[in-house]
Amino acid sequence: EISDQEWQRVLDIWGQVETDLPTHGQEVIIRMFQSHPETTVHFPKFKHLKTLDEMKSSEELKKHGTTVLKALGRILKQKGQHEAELKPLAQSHATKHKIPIRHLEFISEVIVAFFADKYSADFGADSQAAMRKALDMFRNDMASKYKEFGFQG
Ligand code: CLN
Repeated sequence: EISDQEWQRVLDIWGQVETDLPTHGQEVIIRMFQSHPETTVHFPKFKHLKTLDEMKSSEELKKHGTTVLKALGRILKQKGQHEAELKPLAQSHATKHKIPIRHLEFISEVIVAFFADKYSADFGADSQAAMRKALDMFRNDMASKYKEFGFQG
């Protein structure tokens, strides 16, 4: 139920994001930590980062942001046929990191809001709606997989 045109909008904006994954990834993680501090509890490795400046200067955080966006990009490019990419991710987030699905909703909101801020000219209402649909689909499919792994999320 996501049209070709909608996928095109998603992948167009992703093309811009990919020009600098580390900077975009860092911003997504920092915005998420700041708007939803409860997400930080899953990251013992970032516990020492107290201030915004500390977060901004952490190479480790930047690296993690890059990893997350790289994985998300791989998924989006499958245009819904993402079973193979999703499965290991659902497995680790359900059974190892134990991330509630609600937190995937937080990061989705952050991603849309951040791109809307940064790319106001190229990420208008239609593109935002398309990205929301793609992220909703990702999250729903993650939720189904979570259940297969026995995690209610
Ligand atoms: Fe995540 C690790 C992709 C959302 C918490 N996450 C990883 C890895 C990804 C990845 C690839 C490394 C391999 C692995 O463990 O598996 N995460 C994603 C993608 C999204 C995502 C794609 C959604 C767009 N992740 C989340 C959150 C959640 C979280 C919902 C908390 C807030 S955002 N992710 C983790 C944690 C790790 C991880 C705790 C392990 C980090 C570490 O200690 O190295």
